[in-house]
Amino acid sequence: MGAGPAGLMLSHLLHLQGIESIVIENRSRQYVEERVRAGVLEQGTVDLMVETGVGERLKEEGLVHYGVNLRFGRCTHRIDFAELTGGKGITIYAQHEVIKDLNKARREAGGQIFYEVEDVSVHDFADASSATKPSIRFRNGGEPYELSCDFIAGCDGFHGICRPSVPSGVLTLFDRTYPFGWLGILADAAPSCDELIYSYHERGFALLSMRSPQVSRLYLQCSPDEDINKWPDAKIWEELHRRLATDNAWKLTEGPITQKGVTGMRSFVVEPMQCGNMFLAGDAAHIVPPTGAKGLNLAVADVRVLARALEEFYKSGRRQRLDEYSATCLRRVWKVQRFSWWMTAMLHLFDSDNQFDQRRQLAELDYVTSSRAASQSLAENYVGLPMDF
Ligand code: RFL
Ligand code: PHB
Repeated sequence: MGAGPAGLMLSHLLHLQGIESIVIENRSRQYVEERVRAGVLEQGTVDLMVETGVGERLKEEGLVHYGVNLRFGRCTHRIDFAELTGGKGITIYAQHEVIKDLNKARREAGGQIFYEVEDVSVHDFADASSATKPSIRFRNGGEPYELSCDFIAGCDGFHGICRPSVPSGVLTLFDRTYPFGWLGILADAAPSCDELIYSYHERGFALLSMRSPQVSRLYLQCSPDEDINKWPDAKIWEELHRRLATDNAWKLTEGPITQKGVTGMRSFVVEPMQCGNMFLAGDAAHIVPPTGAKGLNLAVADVRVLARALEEFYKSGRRQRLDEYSATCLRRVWKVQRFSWWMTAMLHLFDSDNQFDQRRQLAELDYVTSSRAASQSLAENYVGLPMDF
């Protein structure tokens, strides 16, 4: 369920093992291929795409970075990933490009994806020992459909229907909200730096990222319910200039803003990530604040585990890896939650009156950028922890 990164990657991985799947999506193909979201791929995500034959465009068009910059007190400090992690890096490649590549691979392999489905519901999945198979009902082009299947993968994002369909009492939710959001823009402007800049500032956090040598992606910390209409382009640039200012000759390049929006921030985990023959993956099971750039990568990590468990089941009939799916994923999920929370807590302004917190944050940034142990910890998490399953 869901043609986001989790659903499409799972379908692709299953196909490579000769396992049949059908993807069901309530939006149009154009919508999912154009939806602007994440942009940072961990080394493990890149390696998986390349190894499974969907990495050609990524290799050509992705921007490989071997470090990021932390900016505070008007000075810039680089964290050198390559040196601290034995040569690892990250790749800047937009999430919707990943979606296009996976969609293309699925179509060329004859994979079935139903777009713009309506009235989706899931049935008979909760008891894995039942003789009745799980089913999915939906409408497509006005016609009712019922799919009978062995398993349902709930890859339908945070607002999907799979997680809420689990009988009450089975799942425990853990969550945390933050008193701010991000205002994000895309601009036709050459990135003002070769690598990302995470900036701590007394007016609030700012981030400089990019999509290509011609397109910048920039973010400003804002209130969680910020009205984007109160942010004309000139005001956005003015605020970015202030929060990214340095004491040297560095300059922020401006350009026409082509897209803008506000994203809320939350940390969320559901346990377990499975119920009978339904398995939750990606944002359906967990949300991280974007400061660690992990959402998409964590979704891909889940479906790797699920694809392997299903492969074992179809090859040998053993359910062991399926039974352990949630526990295997959650080990990584909680480490990534910790890292995303930590980056968020270190870089954002929580309470402009709390001078103690601000001094503590500056001390933390000073420590992270001056201690090799602390820089290495940031680097190994940012490039992606190893897949230890
Ligand atoms: P997705 O990408 O949300 O895909 C779920 C898919 O399921 C569909 N769906 C349904 N289909 C059928 N029936 C239903 N009833 C359905 N309900 C929903 C949806 O239309 C969708 O196509 O989840 P997935 O695959 O788990 O992938 C996760 C990532 O997309 C997500 O973690 C990241 O994009 C998070 N995220 C960001 N992560 C970053 O690392 N860096 C970022 O800059 C960043 N920006 C963002 C983001 C998420 C955003 N959302 C969710 C509001 C910006 C935004 C706006
Ligand atoms: C992005 O390029 O959209 C991006 C980069 C780093 C983040 C979040 C988003 O931490």
